[in-house]
Amino acid sequence: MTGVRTVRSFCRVCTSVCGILVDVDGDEVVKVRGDRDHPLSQGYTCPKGRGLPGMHHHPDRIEHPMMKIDGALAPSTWDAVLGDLGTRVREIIDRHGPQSVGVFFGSGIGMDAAGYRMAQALYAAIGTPAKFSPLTIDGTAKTLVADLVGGSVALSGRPDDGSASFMMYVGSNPVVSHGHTVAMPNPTGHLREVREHAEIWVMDPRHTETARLAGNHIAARPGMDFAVLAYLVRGILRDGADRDFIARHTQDCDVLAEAVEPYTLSRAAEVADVPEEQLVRLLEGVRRAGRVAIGTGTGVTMSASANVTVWLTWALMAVTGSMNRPGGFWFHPGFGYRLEDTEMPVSPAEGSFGPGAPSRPETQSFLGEWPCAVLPDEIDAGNIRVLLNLGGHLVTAFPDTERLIPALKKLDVFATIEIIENETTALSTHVLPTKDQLERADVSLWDFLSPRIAAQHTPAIVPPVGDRRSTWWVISEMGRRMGYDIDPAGPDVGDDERLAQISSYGRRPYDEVLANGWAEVEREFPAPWVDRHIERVGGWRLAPRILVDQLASLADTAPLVMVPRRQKRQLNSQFGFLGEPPLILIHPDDAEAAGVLDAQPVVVRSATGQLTGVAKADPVIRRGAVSVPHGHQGANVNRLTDKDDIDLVTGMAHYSGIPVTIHPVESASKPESAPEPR
Ligand SMILES: Nc1nc2c(c(=O)[nH]1)N[C@H]1C(S)=C(S)[C@@H](COP(=O)(O)OP(=O)(O)OC[C@H]3O[C@@H](n4cnc5c(=O)[nH]c(N)nc54)[C@H](O)[C@@H]3O)O[C@H]1N2
Ligand SMILES: Nc1nc2c(c(=O)[nH]1)N[C@H]1C(S)=C(S)[C@@H](COP(=O)(O)OP(=O)(O)OC[C@H]3O[C@@H](n4cnc5c(=O)[nH]c(N)nc54)[C@H](O)[C@@H]3O)O[C@H]1N2
Ligand code: SF4
Ligand SMILES: [Mo]
Repeated sequence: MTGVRTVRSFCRVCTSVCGILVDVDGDEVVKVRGDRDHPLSQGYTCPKGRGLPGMHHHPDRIEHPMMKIDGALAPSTWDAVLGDLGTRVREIIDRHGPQSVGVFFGSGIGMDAAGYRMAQALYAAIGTPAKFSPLTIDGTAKTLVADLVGGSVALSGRPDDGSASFMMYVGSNPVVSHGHTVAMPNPTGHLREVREHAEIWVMDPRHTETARLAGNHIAARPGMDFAVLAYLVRGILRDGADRDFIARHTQDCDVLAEAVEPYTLSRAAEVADVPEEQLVRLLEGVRRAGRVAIGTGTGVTMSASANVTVWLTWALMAVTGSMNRPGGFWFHPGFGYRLEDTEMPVSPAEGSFGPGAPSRPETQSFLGEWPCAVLPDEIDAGNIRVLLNLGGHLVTAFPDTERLIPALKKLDVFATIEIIENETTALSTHVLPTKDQLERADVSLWDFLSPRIAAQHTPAIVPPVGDRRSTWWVISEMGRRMGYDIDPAGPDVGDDERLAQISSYGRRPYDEVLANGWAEVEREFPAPWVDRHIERVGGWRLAPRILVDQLASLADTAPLVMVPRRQKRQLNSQFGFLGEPPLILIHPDDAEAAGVLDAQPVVVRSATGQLTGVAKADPVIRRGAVSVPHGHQGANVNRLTDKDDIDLVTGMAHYSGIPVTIHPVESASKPESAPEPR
């Protein structure tokens, strides 16, 4: 090949931010491969990162701004589209107030540092309470527990797997996902190293890729993991607790002990439906190790027992003296945030909640956000008339597709920032194409999810196609035309200058990051800032009232429930072109009982709706669980979920543990024991 040049960059498909080398021939992105010299990923990439050329050259990529004229989207100029959008939004705000505008911070701008910062500025300028983000469709439980138990939502905890002797993953499959809220480049290589010094357990209804590597697997009934953890906390409090740590660094241990008291060996085994010997072996492992390191994922945070389960993992780590201690759990100070130099405020023991959406009086806001699940009702009630969708694929991401789509159609203005056409852009009134990740200079934004305390920078690799512009520019211009001056630097500043302005969160200058592409600081561990903060809290709050009450009120699950899973060649709704099929995983006994055959079409039905996929009858999944992958437009799992089925504390949509029935396609129209579709 002639004329091929190679540019060093980092992948922003997921928060692992692996180092990549991008081969470019003119405007064509030929190939993406791993960068062996990269400090985090050392040459590792996954199929999604290597799929970036396909994303850039996608046949449905959006090159021109569009707006709906006579019901059809038509390409137009930036001036016309932004002008129309700005004028209409301004009029609506003048008539109905700022609360008539909803803003969704989607994953598509989550890894666009300058765009994300500008979006925050626009949202603040509008002054609407209707803020939505993946928080309430992904994992509120972790933040809630950080707030209630640790006294700050800023506590971003992660297993100290580098020195752990006992590791447990609950409802997370890092070998495929690369971690939930804890990025893990090269997960297989990493876990092989961890296995050298740690006993690793995976709790998952499915014998996952991670479970295979770990060697120890416990398949509790979906949503019943809490019983296993309660049993472990109870057992450790009887024998094996770090009494000194409990006395000096925690509070309310007696209330915790009382809350877990019912979870005897036989009760826990029954509730979780696991063999008693397995629980005994697990408890022995924890006792032997002394300290434990536990990671959780969406299998936990999407279930009805999310808050309680995450809480009990923290409680187990606290009573074993593992919090902020080697071999236990550490807290990321952030590279830019630099929490080690700040005195974090102590959050109230009763949580950080505010008023919820008016159309859904049972809800509250959590961290200033409304649950994504309330969006259809807010639109139907005429409260939200404008939706600014900043990089989200709502049709596949939000619960209750059947209710969501008609609501979205009622919006006066539905503006979507996107790079590739999909079912959500088709519903939009304005479509605003921004630079994809290979077209923009960037810095890593979610540095507190990284295994290191580091940040990096990449230049743009190819010029933007068509009329695509920087996200920050589009949002800034949107704001200006709505009458908000959110961008004092003006539209003529280059991307790199813009990054220099916004990248440091105001605490640590990014000069070195911008100059060298990478900067890192040493981890101090145990971290004095965490101990100082916990001292101000009065010790880890082991038994928050809200969580004790939720534990006492958890209901049993249905005999057959849907559970979520990520797939190797998809990132949520993205990379469909890599051809990952939406296989529905069922235990062969459940399949047989329903007359469903392996490799044949299967209908999965809930009280809300149904979808059709291809069955994979396989004993890798336990009985009573049906695993449906997320992110497919055809077999859209959110046809099964319910906007009214949410966690009433945090507003998190329930995406795991949904009661379902399964049917072979030919008999799907005359089910015998299915719940009635509404
Ligand atoms: N039932 C169920 N629902 C779920 C889940 C589940 O497991 N089950 N998972 C949930 C989770 S964890 C999450 S995080 C959410 C995710 O929900 P979303 O935030 O909606 O995420 P994606 O589906 O990844 O959609 C991101 C969009 O951004 C676009 N995009 C990609 N790169 C860029 C870019 O550089 N610029 C711009 N402007 N756009 C870009 C993509 O084309 C894509 O359409 O879905 C949630 N919904
Ligand atoms: N390849 C790929 N990587 C991704 C994504 C992707 O779509 N594809 N999405 C990214 C995003 S947005 C996120 S939020 C993260 C999520 O990262 P993870 O949380 O690690 O997501 P999964 O890989 O689906 O692992 C969740 C596991 O929970 C199990 N599970 C389901 N219900 C239960 C339950 O009730 N109890 C227990 N114990 N387990 C349960 C499922 O079987 C599954 O194996 O992944 C990120 N990385
Ligand atoms: S794990 Fe894959 S998608 Fe995530 S940053 Fe690395 S190469 Fe990109
Ligand atoms: Mo997510």
